[in-house]
Amino acid sequence: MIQTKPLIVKLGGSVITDKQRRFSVRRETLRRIARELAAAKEPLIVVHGGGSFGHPIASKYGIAKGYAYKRQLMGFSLTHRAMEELNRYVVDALKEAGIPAMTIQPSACAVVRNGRIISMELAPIRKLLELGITPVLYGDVAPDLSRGMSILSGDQLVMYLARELGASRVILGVDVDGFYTADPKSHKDAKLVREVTPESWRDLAKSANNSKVKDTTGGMSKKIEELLPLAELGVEAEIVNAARPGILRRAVLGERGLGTRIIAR
Ligand code: IP8
Repeated sequence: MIQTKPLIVKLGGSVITDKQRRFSVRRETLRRIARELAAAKEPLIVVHGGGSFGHPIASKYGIAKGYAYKRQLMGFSLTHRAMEELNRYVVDALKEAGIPAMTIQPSACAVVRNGRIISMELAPIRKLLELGITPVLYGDVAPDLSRGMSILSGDQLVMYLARELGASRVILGVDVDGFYTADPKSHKDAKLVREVTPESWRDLAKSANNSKVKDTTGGMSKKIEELLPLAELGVEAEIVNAARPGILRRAVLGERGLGTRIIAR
């Protein structure tokens, strides 16, 4: 079998959409990002977040809390539809940049219980990678075996895929330079943390970031908590600023230390 250890890149919803305006794609940014990803020399998986598409509807209908009332069924459908729409923009931008990209719908292949993926059909993804096609996944709603419904965050997908496929590396593209000791958008004295390890996280978690616009799936500390177990399994990750032109390109080409590294040591 051909070696298909993929590089997994997550595009944060706050980078590719304007979170203050519903259903607003940052088209130019998306085009630039797609061109930067096209520089990758290894098999690539792209996962993107919900931004101003999935999150407002998901929170309006309380999808993350599980199924409790009938109106949520339409909310579930609408949230998924919104994510499909955003996904189309992402896949189109990747194709325009010369990346043969193809959507994999997470809610159709992940089995979720209590908000966590318990299994996922990965054979098609493995085959796509082997062929040289870039699977594109996204934060999605999911039928949940115990809660009825839940939100499957892009971060959880990244973690699961990285672990199960043995990723070469994970890059999370966000709209700040990495993990800060406080929210850099509201705290001038916030300091960028260059490296997070399981040991250093114990102290850092206390001063964790409170993003102004709350996601239904949590902010930066949630990301780190998803990534630390991965680092312990030997898959390093880095959170970089994908809103700054050129950073993602350097990261996918293998450069380290551009943002916050999440490593085991
Ligand atoms: O932005 C959640 O994905 P995320 C997507 O990666 C939905 O947390 C459906 C809200």
